[in-house]
Amino acid sequence: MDLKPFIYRCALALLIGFATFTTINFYRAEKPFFIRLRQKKRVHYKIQKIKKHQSGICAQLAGEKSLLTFRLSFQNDDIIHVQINDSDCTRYVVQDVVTLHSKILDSRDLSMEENNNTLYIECMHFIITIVCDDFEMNIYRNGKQILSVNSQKLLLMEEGEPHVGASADFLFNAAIRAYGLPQHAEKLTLRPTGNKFYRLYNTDRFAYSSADCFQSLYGAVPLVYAHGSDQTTGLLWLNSSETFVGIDYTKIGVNSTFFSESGAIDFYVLSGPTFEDCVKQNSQLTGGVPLPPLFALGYHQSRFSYMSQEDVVEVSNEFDQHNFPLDSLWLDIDCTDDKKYFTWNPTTYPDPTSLFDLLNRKKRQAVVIIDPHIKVDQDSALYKTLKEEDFLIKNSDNTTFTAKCWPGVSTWLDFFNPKVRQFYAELHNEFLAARNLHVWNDMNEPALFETPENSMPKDVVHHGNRKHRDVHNLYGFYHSLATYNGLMSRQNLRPFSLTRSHFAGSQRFAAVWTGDNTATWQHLRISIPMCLTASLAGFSLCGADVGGFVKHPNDELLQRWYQLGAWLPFFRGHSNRNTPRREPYLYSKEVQQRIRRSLQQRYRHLLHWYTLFWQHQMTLEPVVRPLIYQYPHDHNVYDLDTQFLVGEDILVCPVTNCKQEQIDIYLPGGQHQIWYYVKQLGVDKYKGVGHVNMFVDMDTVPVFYRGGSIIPVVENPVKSSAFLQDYPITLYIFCDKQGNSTGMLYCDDRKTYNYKKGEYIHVRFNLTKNEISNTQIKRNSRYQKPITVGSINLYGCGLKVEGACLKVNNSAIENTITVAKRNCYVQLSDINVNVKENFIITLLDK
Ligand code: NBV
Repeated sequence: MDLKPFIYRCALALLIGFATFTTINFYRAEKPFFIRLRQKKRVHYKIQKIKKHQSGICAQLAGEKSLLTFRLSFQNDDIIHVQINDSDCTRYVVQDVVTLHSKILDSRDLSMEENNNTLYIECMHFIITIVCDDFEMNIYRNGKQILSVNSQKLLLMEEGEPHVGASADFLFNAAIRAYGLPQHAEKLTLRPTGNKFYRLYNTDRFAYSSADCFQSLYGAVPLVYAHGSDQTTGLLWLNSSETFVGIDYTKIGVNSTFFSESGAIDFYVLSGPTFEDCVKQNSQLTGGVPLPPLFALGYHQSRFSYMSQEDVVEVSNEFDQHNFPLDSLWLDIDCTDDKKYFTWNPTTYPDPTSLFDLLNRKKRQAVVIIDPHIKVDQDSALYKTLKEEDFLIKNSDNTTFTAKCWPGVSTWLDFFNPKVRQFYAELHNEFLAARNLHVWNDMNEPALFETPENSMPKDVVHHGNRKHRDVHNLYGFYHSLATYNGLMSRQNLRPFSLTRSHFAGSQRFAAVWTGDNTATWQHLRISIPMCLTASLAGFSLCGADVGGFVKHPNDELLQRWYQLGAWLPFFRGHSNRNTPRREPYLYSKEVQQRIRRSLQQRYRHLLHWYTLFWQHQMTLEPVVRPLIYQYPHDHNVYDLDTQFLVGEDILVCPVTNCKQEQIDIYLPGGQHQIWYYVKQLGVDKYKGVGHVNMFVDMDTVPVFYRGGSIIPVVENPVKSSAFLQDYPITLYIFCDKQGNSTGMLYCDDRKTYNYKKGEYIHVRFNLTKNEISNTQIKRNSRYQKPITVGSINLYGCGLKVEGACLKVNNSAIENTITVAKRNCYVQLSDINVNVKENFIITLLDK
């Protein structure tokens, strides 16, 4: 029998089968949504049925198949809000992030006119034009065009299941730089994205690469600032699904494109006009960082994990014995009973209460980790309640979602349910009985084991039948909100917590850090722009694990890291479990001495840090700032992120390279500005200079004080921040060219809300001509504890000071002040005046 025809037929059938299979699969294969969105045919949206509402206008946007709702509101005099949803508004709109209500307009405040296919809206200092038959929106502020929406025609709301992507493009007219989009391992300035985009998708990225600037990390803040020589404009794209952002620098401005996997198009335009205005407008929208308890600004010592409570006590004692200041010790997952949060390991942490008592006696705090996963354990009362109450995340078939995590098979709290948040907040009541115990929320991207990217599947279901896809980036936000509420229930104690995952607005509830960085010079360097970008986005309380979490730093790197860490807002040493221990007292005398100096440097300035956080709460100015924030017209600082400002008066230029011997520093402010470099012996005064080259050794930490500033310092070494109040302050006065200076001090009881009852001191110190005086910003202060100025160090004062006399509340006081001429400064000591009294010190020239 001839088998050939049969074989041919079989082969042909197989071939056709294979071809069909691959073709079908190719077409069926789910393309990443942003590739799909970018390839989509453009839709020409028509705006129609325009009406006024109490805060702006609303209309219909007619797409290819369906009608969309369009709503434009004025949030306040500077912020415009636009929301586009489907006709029955079913797409997810992010809740609870924006705390500012839209402005109620008088009907005469807004005028609207249609002419030649264009709609003209005039309101306050804005003119907005909208092209009606092919939607394009242009925003003018005081006659200047600041933003075009949809000039590239990328506005799109995908229609029909299963695809519900949303995208839009924004042209920031005349801008030449873009900043923002935390969290990425990125420089301060955003780069042109070409074909790779910045991804915003909260992800647990252990030992992330410091070189991959586009990969998503633990936090997502969809916020861009575009800066030009006379206008800065910001844009907050309020969408919590996976989002890709493109940046393109063109001749006419910066183009930015947002592609989100689902949800509504919802954005806020921050109209500036200055950089400072934009940053504050963002915080007006999503909130500022509340004044932290003072200890939060001190030094924190952490380790994955301190394996027993004796271990913790020993670390605390060693810090004392070696004269290292320390405010808190951190308890990582091994302190729990079998990774069940809100419990203690019965063998290794048998008596946590006595541990917290002991730390309390040392005026120290503890911070305990609480992750959002819950061990599946039929014997656990907590697990059983969560299950019964239906408080856990579900699969799409309504069963409880489980996956592996630290405790083994786990479930996840559904923080999107307000009842879960309430229940969870209450869990803290008993657990946090010790008032010196605070919370650290980790793994809340949320992170799990054995799934792609350690991420939760996008089709799991939250409260209200919400797909995880829509809300992913908000999970950590709601976790820290619930924690914050838990901490708030402690009578009259300001909360402190740290969160790894974050979204716009999380700064109201918790501090953030840069996650599992590595002990490398690159990671040391990148932590600066990462914290500066966070700070510009409203996260003033940000830091990076000192020394690097993963791997072990050599001595040089560790010392440099402490020298930098002492100048970033959140200052914590932390390390991974399989690395050698690295508490500072374990090092050689020489290394210890340098680390000690860095820690002491932090505590000397702690009241200044505290004052800056008070100012942040009052004025929404960021605490640490890139130079562009303070000098927006100086092109030399547009991309400068190797140095930064603490407030406006301290310029920090850390040494961040291995075996570095010289450093190039840029001193801003132009020819009239003076910067002072205070050395261990003496001071260098730099006048009106730009670039300066400085030789550095291992002891050099280039920090400059601005001429014109007054910085309060506590010189006495302390064991923790609570001891600072026992010592007098020294005013460091740095004169400007005219011999004047000014500075502030804020003080309260460091931890409660009694400041709301007027129990605080807020004073301004001034030096004018030959008089040093203070002005009470807070009058009739009810703060009782005396805070005294013990001495004053006067730098750059042109007078030959021979003596000084003191007047308190207008009466002359018998002169006790000693005047001494030190190396390059004049020291006034034995002053001892309470800052609550009004004093004038007159400097007596010859
Ligand atoms: O809880 C353990 C660690 C923690 O120490 C670290 O700071 C977090 O970023 N955590 C991540 C879990 C995984 C570490 C490998």
